[in-house]
Amino acid sequence: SVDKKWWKESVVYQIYPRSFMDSNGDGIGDLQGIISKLDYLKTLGIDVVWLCPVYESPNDDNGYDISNYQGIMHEFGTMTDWEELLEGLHQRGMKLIMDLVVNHSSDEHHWFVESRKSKDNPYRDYYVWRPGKNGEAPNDWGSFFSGPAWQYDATTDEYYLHIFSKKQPDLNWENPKVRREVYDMMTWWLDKGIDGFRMDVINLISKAPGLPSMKDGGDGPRFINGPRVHEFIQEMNREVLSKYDIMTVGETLDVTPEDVIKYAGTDRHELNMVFQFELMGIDSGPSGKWEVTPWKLTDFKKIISKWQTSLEGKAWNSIYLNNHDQPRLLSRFGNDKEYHNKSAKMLATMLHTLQGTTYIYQGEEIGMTNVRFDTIEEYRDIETLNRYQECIDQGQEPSEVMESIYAKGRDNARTPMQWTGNHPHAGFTTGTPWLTVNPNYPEINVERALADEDSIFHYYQKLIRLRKQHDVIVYGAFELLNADDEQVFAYTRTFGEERLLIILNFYDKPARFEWNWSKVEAISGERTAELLISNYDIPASEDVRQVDLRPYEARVYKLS
Ligand code: TEU
Ligand code: CA
Repeated sequence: SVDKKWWKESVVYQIYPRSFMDSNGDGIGDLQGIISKLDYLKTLGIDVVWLCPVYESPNDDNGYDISNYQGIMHEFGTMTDWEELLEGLHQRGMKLIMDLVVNHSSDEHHWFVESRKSKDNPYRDYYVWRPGKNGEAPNDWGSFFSGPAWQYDATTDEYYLHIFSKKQPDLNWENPKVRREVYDMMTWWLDKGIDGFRMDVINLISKAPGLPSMKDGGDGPRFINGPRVHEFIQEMNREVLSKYDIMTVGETLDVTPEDVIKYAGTDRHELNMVFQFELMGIDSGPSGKWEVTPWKLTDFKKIISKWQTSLEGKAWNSIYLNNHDQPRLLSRFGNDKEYHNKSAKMLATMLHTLQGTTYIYQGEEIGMTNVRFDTIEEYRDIETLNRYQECIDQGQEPSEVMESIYAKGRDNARTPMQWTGNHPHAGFTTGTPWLTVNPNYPEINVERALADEDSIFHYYQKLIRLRKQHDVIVYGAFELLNADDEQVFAYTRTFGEERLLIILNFYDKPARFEWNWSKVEAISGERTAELLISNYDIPASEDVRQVDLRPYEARVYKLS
């Protein structure tokens, strides 16, 4: 009775175009660069590409500040290039989902250029304008990129709301004209043949009426999961999404499973799935992401089990361990030094054997790592640069601030893709890259990974193939086996008569896992365990009931 869908069975590959491949030597990745790597993506075996924004943009936030939703950023190429990309993907049996950034636009979008001209401009209400209060901002909301969420504009002596940078004014979703514009624009892209959308901060589009201050009761920021958000998304679904066979994934900050069942519940007519961020917060302190905090495997497992079990049969998970805003998974949850290969494969084993659609972020499949540039001058990300300045202004030690940037800064994920080991800049560009390439590229690169049978790349390839062969990998229900174990993560996935047993050692020390054999008998009288994949060689004779794991060892058994 399971509800089978292509987007549940898919593996998605996220491309950050600026950093993927530069075709013309200007140091900036582009559409022709991506086109030149389509066979690489096909070889990996992925089904869907999620393309981060490629629209016209002044690039205050690398394309997340859009000045024309229906034009291509000149640095990336032309609409003809984009059409060639779509066709190239479709020809190879892959799909394309586009980033939809409609909580805000760029301040250089013509809507905003008009909006700021006068209080009676027809576009005034496309954005959120308010008079100041006693010479100060209308309320106490802060921006994600440091400082207040309000910018004073002298032309009309009012402030506009920007939850992100001041060049990213928030669109006013209360205005039906704004919603109409967005739906028409989405329809225009869908009619060009795309296969869906990833929706940037989609749970921020409805703001609490009256824009109440953070101090005035309420729980948490008053622009997350706002009162009309489901009404808006249902309207979008009715007007646009429901008319196409597409996939949709919303980026949602600060959500509980109950919230997600609303955004992505089977009968809700909203989205197919969302990205939630609970695991991404596991190594943060009370003051937020920059407060780097040690994490425990028991907490890690608790978060995963919670999402796996609470959405079962009700909504669908997105499984990811990093993206363009997060540190590299291997540096964060694995061991990017002594156990680079083994720990990357261990984490990959988990990524591909949880219930949900799998997302791979570019470079993850070759084990790209975080980077440590010597000085702040080498960094480009607006969040990182603003945060650095704020800390220095408050008197913090530069070296201390740099440590948190090394751990959490977004440029960790944005250093250029490492294609080759013996060309300057890893073969990403023949010019000067917009962001310095990670100096470890002579060891970590695609060329080397493709030539090595034992590479992380080939392990990802194998995991993706297994997904196509075993329904249980996609649809099986999750059960955690060892909540209290601080070193091993073990779980089963069950789908009808099929059951998988997954055993993962998360550390560089050996560990023993003792398996309760009665769980197998519950399915059938047989007692066989077939090894589907592992990151070590395992003697066929080994007894699965008592497993001795080497550092970062991962095993997937099929039980019957
Ligand atoms: O991210 C939303 C978001 O909340 C992140 O900015 C997050 O706060 C931060 O990266 C981690 O602390 C989306 C996009 O993914 C991001 O790249 C954009 O900068 C942001 O929206 C604004 O569009
Ligand atoms: Ca280029």
